[in-house]
Amino acid sequence: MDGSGLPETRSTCPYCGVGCGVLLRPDGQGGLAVRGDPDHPANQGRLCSKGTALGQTVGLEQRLLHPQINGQRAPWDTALDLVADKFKSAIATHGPDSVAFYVSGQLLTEDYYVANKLMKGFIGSANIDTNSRLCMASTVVGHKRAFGADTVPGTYEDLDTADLVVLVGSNLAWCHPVLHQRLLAAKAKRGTRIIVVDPRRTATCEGADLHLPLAAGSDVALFNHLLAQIAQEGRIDADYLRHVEGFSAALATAQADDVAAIGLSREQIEAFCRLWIDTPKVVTVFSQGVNQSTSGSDKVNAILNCHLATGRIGTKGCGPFSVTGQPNAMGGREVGGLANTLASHLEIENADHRAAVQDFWDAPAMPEKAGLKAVELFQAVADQQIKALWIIHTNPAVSMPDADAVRDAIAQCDFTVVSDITARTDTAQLADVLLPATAWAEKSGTVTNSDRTISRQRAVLAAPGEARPDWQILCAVGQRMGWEQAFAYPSPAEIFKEHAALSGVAGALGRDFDISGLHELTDDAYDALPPTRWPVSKSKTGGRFFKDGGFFHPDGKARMLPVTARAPAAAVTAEHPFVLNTGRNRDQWHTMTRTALSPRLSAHLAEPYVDIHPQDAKHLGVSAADLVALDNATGRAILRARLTEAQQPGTLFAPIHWTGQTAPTARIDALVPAATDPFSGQPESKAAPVSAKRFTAAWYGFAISQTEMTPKAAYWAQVRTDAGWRSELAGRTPVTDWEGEARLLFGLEDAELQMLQDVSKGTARLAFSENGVLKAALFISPHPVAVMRDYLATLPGSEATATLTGRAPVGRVDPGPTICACFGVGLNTIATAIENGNLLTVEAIGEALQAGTNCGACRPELTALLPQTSNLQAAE
Ligand SMILES: Nc1nc2c(c(=O)[nH]1)N[C@H]1C(S)=C(S)[C@@H](COP(=O)(O)OP(=O)(O)OC[C@H]3O[C@@H](n4cnc5c(=O)[nH]c(N)nc54)[C@H](O)[C@@H]3O)O[C@H]1N2
Ligand SMILES: Nc1nc2c(c(=O)[nH]1)N[C@H]1C(S)=C(S)[C@@H](COP(=O)(O)OP(=O)(O)OC[C@H]3O[C@@H](n4cnc5c(=O)[nH]c(N)nc54)[C@H](O)[C@@H]3O)O[C@H]1N2
Ligand code: SF4
Ligand SMILES: [Mo]
Repeated sequence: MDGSGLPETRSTCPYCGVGCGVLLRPDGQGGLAVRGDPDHPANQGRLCSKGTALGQTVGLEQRLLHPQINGQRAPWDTALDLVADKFKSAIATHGPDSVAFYVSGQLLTEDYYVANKLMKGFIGSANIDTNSRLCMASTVVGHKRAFGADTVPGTYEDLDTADLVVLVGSNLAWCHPVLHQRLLAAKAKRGTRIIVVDPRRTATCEGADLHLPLAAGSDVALFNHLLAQIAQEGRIDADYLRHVEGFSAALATAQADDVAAIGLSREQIEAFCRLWIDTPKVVTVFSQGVNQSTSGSDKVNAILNCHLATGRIGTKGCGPFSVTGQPNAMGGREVGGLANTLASHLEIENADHRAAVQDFWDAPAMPEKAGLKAVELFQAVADQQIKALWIIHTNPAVSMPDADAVRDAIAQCDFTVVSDITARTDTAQLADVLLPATAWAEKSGTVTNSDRTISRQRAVLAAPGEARPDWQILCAVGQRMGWEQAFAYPSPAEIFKEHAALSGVAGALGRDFDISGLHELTDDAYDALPPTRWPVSKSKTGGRFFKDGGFFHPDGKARMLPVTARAPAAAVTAEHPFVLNTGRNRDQWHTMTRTALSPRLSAHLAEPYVDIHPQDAKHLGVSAADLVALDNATGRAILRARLTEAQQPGTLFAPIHWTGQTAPTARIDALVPAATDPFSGQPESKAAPVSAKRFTAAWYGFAISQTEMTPKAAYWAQVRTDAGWRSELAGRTPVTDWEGEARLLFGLEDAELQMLQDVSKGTARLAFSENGVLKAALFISPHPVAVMRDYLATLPGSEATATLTGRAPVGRVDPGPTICACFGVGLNTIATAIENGNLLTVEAIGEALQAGTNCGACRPELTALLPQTSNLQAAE
């Protein structure tokens, strides 16, 4: 309860793997107030901009409310019967490996557990893979090779107590903002040093002591050099090596590796080694810059090697730390949701493990070998080996490498089922059967965050329409396929208890994942389950792993691996001279189906863009705000250019968020070739060779509308504003009838038009109103930059227009692009306040404008706006 007298329910944020606790208070009208849970160990009350805006994303306007067959509404029974029949008949005719599930690290543990049980224990195939293949698979391989199990040794407290934190391929400030704030708080308190290892300069660098812009993919060489240096300086922990095999071979290989490949100066490398070697309490955090690489698994082992050789693992403030991306990436690994794992961290190819699970499930059929990993799986779909495919809680037509080919493969698959909360995704639009799932805040279960803490998500809103929880949909199909008893769960609590009991079987077999202490929870105790870090068993509870060895290889020892740096699979050529790196924006989540519902979140970076070094832009004849076309053999994209020295010459960066629904030419994975790590099968999402050219358009447009637009231009991107929608547009073909175009765009057949066209200049301004109320407006110019500037200059100065555009009317200062999403404070407002108020610190900006005082995710951007006093030793 809080002051308002309405009850609040504890739950967990559905976005990143930090796993922040939230307190939810429904307003009784379908709305939701959200605040950080002060008692949750992950966030202690803090939330980032995405968590803070959750209340803006629970509306129903884009929700899928009923099952559909071939786009037509159908009753649940008909849809479920059809799914069960199609899967059964494919299996009967072509065998169990002719069907596949492609699921998600955003599923709740209970959903994930039944999906995996259905495929691996009952259908008898291992063809269940997950978007975690694109996300954590290399870490899983690295952990298993080194530790004998997929164990994250440390905890979040280690970030509070480390003296040095090295962030490798992690834009923590944008992707794990609350953890980043926690790290910056530790820095303020105890002077923690921070090093960022990332080819581009990110917001995370603002709080760092050292930024190492290494060459793409060269992390193995960097950590090999560190290992060699550790040995040379006699800083190996000989005592800890009792617990480790493979030291000599790993060291010899490391010593032979090519330092030049790193692309950093000797001074930079020396500074890195000095800090790492001389700081005993060091945490090396790693994320997608490590995982999403054809040498991802080796990158992970190169990092683990350094921690093992120095015994810097499993003690306070020490250790390698893989931060997980999705809210339940860890839970998915625990239930064995990857095609090459079983359940409870057991191994599919180990006969004892298989027998134990088969026995526990009383399962009719168990696969003896790994199933198809995501990239192989969609290739098998394309080759028509997969006859029935079920995609749950993920959007592979956008997020898989070679995305256009994946989209085409799904489109021609004999039978595709998609479970989603909306029909408006590139993948859902390809489904034969579309099943409506309940969304976050409507469903119940558990998730596990980056530091092994299991937290409850709790339902506080009624399921809309006919939506059902994912576990229930999966169980209904399992039962219709003939396994009545095995899928007769009355509640998520029962599934969780079974999962916990199975983990006890795994624990008895010597595995790390053991939560058997939770297998007898009453329903009430499950409902009330506080955040709990595993393991939870009679002998072990929730601390760190490996302080005194105790690894999960049969001999109880860890392995150091000999690894050698390899360049990314595809090299740049004269034809494709740029390396395209891809990643995330601060305020959008993946394919935007939820975050784009929030006008506040959509105000930050409202268009797809490509970051280019100014020198490269000059050679290409590209100016800021021009459109740029990127091409390679895999596909093409058109994006807005941003000129920035954050990029190294020869490299480009583009966000992953845009889709056929929001900006069809910005589906960035259309350009990412499907090259994978040989051990993990994880795709190389961060190093695609591309060509870049200025995209010349006949016209550029900017449009606002109270209702959603249906743009057809060669380039367009559409986002929300507080009072409607806004689009950027560009076209190749000259248009003469702007009125006709605009009426189609806005769907306004009869609205009154005011139009000003200058054919000689190629400009046009159109405003549509009904009963004196502005409904929509379009501004056209032959020049990209002119669109916005001229548009703003000609706006009628009314409040209504200001709200519709999300911009200030003439005569009032334009707040500029939103920097602080929590309080809606714009760049210009902040810059003016800094100048007029002589503000020198982020705290001073906070006092003046509130900006940066809630989630803190914009603090790096605020720092960057301050007069340059930063202590960053940049790469220059
Ligand atoms: N705002 C927001 N937060 C998110 C998400 C989101 O969609 N939006 N998604 C969540 C998910 S699922 C994930 S997996 C995480 C991802 O979190 P992060 O891994 O932090 O995010 P990315 O932007 O994918 O990539 C991180 C950095 O890797 C760098 N990089 C590229 N190549 C290399 C290389 O060869 N070596 C090194 N050292 N670095 C390289 C990129 O320049 C980039 O800055 O974020 C989670 N949090
Ligand atoms: N080039 C490039 N590609 C990448 C990456 C990259 O860095 N670069 N990152 C990769 C990574 S790390 C990841 S994790 C993936 C993410 O990629 P995806 O998983 O494809 O992206 P999401 O938008 O999270 O997709 C989740 C889908 O689930 C739906 N959904 C939401 N709630 C529910 C629910 O409760 N039930 C069901 N059934 N559906 C629901 C959403 O509407 C949405 O359609 O992208 C990968 N692709
Ligand atoms: S850091 Fe932000 S997105 Fe991640 S769990 Fe916390 S509130 Fe959610
Ligand atoms: Mo991810």
